[in-house]
Amino acid sequence: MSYILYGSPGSGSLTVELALAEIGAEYEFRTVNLRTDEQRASEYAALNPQRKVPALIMPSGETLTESVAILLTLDRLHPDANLLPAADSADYAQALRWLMFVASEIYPIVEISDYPERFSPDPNSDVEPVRELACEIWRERWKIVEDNINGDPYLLGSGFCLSDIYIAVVSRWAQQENWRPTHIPKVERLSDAVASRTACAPVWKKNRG
Ligand SMILES: N[C@@H](CCC(=O)N[C@@H](CS)C(=O)NCC(=O)O)C(=O)O
Repeated sequence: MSYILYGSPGSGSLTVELALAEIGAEYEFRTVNLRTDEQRASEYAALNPQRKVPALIMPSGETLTESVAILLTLDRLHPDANLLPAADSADYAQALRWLMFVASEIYPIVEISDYPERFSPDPNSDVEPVRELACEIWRERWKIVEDNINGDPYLLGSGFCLSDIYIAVVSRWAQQENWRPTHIPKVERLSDAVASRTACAPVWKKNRG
């Protein structure tokens, strides 16, 4: 049995899909339509009680959620894909550092910008200021990533790793197309480089056009 990935094009499931492409693993993609709130349905909640994508069914039949947990598990199961630097290297620690920074300090902000009504005591009030504040915090945190990209075009001098996939996918959210190129040009270059990798390019194109 191959992997089964539950996701939505361009969403956090793309981080997993790109990693599977780099590994060269077979997988079936099952779309969860976020526009119609399919992730909220009880059928999907049985897979991910937090009602979010991605969810990955492993060849063993086990279900995994949380994008970083999935990515680190894929790295462990497929060491030949070199998704992370050697575990005893300084770059390994830096890769985890920035993977976790984006996952814990930036990714959650997109829920506020996409669903500001969830973060307002009165969901019927004007939630636009909530969304705007989320985008402001988003931009500030991406500048921190920008200032810590030490490789060219990738995060680390030692080359491509999972953290690049994560940065590439998450940085393209929150409708910041006009702001990104001038304010976080290294992040932009890194993302373009991930998008044009041999293994990633077809998956990126399918998800993001
Ligand atoms: N911590 C989770 C976050 C997952 C997440 O926020 N997924 C978004 C799509 S990128 C989602 O499913 N949103 C739908 C919703 O919040 O209702 C992870 O890393 O997998």
